[in-house]
Amino acid sequence: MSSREIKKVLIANRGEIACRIMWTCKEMGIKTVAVHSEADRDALHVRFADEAICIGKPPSAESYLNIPAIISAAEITNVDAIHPGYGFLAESETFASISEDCNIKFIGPRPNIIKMMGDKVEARRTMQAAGVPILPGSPDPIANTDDALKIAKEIGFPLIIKAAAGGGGRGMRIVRQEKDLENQLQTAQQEALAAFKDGSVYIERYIERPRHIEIQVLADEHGNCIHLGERECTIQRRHQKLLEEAPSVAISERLRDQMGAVAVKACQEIGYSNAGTFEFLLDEDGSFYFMEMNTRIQVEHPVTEMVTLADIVYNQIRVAMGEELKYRQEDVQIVGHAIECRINAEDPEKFTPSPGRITAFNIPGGPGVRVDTAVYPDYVVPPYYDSMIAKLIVHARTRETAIRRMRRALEMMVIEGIKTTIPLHLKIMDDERFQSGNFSTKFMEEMNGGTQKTAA
Ligand code: MV4
Repeated sequence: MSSREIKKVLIANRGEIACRIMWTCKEMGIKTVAVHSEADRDALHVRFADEAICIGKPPSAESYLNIPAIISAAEITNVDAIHPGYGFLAESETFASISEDCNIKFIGPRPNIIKMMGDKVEARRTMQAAGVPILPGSPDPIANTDDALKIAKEIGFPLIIKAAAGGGGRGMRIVRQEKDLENQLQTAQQEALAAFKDGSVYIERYIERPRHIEIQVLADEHGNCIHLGERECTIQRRHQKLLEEAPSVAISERLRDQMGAVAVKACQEIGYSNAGTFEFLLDEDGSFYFMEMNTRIQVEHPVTEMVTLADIVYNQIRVAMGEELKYRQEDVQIVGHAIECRINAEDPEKFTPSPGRITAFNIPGGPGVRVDTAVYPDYVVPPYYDSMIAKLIVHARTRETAIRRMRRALEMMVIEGIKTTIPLHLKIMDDERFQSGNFSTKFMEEMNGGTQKTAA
């Protein structure tokens, strides 16, 4: 039952994810249109595409975030749909609704769903109503200190103050004692206002040593929904994920079924369509709590693709055409173990960007190795965008073999001319705590006995 054909797609993105989307479009016989900034004339996504249009100056605000320029490019090239990738305009309700108003299918959920999930207070409320466990906290944004004190009395300390318009860890404040509450509340509100032009904050009980576990869902526009299991995303630094795995050592088959069922039911209740991700905090006692929902394809989607053999982009495009999902939950099987290392053009010690010319470049191969990248020998990494230049993904029968495979793949991945996070990933592969799987969000601070300094 196909209600609309998609023969040509504009990819409103750059870098590895733009190339990744084009891989699937080519396999599906769909024509591709790249958009690019003046800094990206030599970018791989431009060369791969059937057509390419320059949409503005190097800074993102004047190109990859320029809605009129992108919509014009889509109109000129007469595309049927836009794939937003991740970052940039992927979670912009405005961009999604303008696309649809121009009769261009936005490959993602409906604009009102994007908007709702962008407001973390509303997302929490909606998820609770849909039967998803949430942490005890404030049902509405905090009005004043008295309001905060009242919530604190109910849930106790420590607690965490988060920005309603936030996400990804920006503008969070942990409060351990009542005497700090007033001060921290004001700081959080000011930070939220400065960062998001919205000072609304909310309060939750704080979990000291959680794991970050997320569930990948796929939903069509006919009410069918499945989940593709979990991703383990606990290992982060400064709220930037460093590496991800599927499955998680912390998730039993029973817990996976339970978390997956909760996510699928919630999608069906809110009328979610396309690919999506439920982020959960997993407590040490095995309880899980909703954190946020991402309404886009994610950076770490390949680990799920490796262990399920699903092509998530293919499924996104199919459901955007109005087709029904091909698979039922019983058809989804998790096979083996996958790990993804994010390779950033960064000084691994200082975590500062390291743009510049790549003088030597070798991609590892062999069984169970996948590299998602848009760089090539002699490519110049521009300073304007995200520093992630490649994702190295391995798949093996067991976690132990996957770690061995990742180590050798990292050793054989050669990137010269700029600094990268490859040495840091080698250190993680050799870490006993990582190998045992016994880690929390404090892993990077604790690695090497806490020599790795990090903020908050
Ligand atoms: C929390 C938390 C503990 N308790 N919320 C960080 C990212 C943002 N999405 C939410 N984050 C956290 N929220 C409660 N109630 C701990 C974190 C957190 C974290 C979460 C996942 C991965 C890494 C993290 C690092 C520090 C803090």
